[in-house]
Amino acid sequence: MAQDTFSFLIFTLLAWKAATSSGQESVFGVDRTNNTAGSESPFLEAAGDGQQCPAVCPACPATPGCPACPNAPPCPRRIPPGYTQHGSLGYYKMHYELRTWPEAKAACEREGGYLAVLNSQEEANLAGSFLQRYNIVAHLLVGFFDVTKNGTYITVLNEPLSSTGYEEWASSEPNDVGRENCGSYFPNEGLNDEDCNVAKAFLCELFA
Ligand SMILES: [Ca+2]
Ligand SMILES: [Ca+2]
Repeated sequence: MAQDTFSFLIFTLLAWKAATSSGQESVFGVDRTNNTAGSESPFLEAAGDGQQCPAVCPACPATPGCPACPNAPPCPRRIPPGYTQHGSLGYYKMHYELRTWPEAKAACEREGGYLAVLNSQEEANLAGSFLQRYNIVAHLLVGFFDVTKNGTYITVLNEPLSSTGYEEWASSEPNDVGRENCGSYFPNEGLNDEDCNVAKAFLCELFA
């Protein structure tokens, strides 16, 4: 009989333990893994793609898609890697690796910028200086193209080239040799219509 009583007590103890460990409460309190508690911070699981936002409301969220604190002051501007400021002209990144014009445009956009649009002689001089500092004699790709392939040039920001503030063509350009429907700049000379499939260095610019 003593053995039966002991076995019963063991069974009861195991059954109680199984019941309590399968409940909704964990040793850490409310289970936050399934976002069903209703009292969770809205900063959890807000980012999508499996990313979690910080549990504590951040002043400037590092994760895209996560909200900032309500009433938080504006966050400092986040500058993508490799971009440097050039006075009042803004932020630029010179790419010395060679890309075709469509590839260059996409690369700038992936970085959060755009293939540079030259808006003044000063900005054109800056663009040229990125090549001249290494004595590179070449064109660099910039952000305009022949949208109709018939001499109607617009920028990657969808504005007429004539409205940019800089429309100085290099000597004898645009000449549309073969099929030249993309934009480049020749330092100290001016703009050129370029073969879109020829890989060249390129300049990216950030929005002001
Ligand atoms: Ca510009
Ligand atoms: Ca040309």
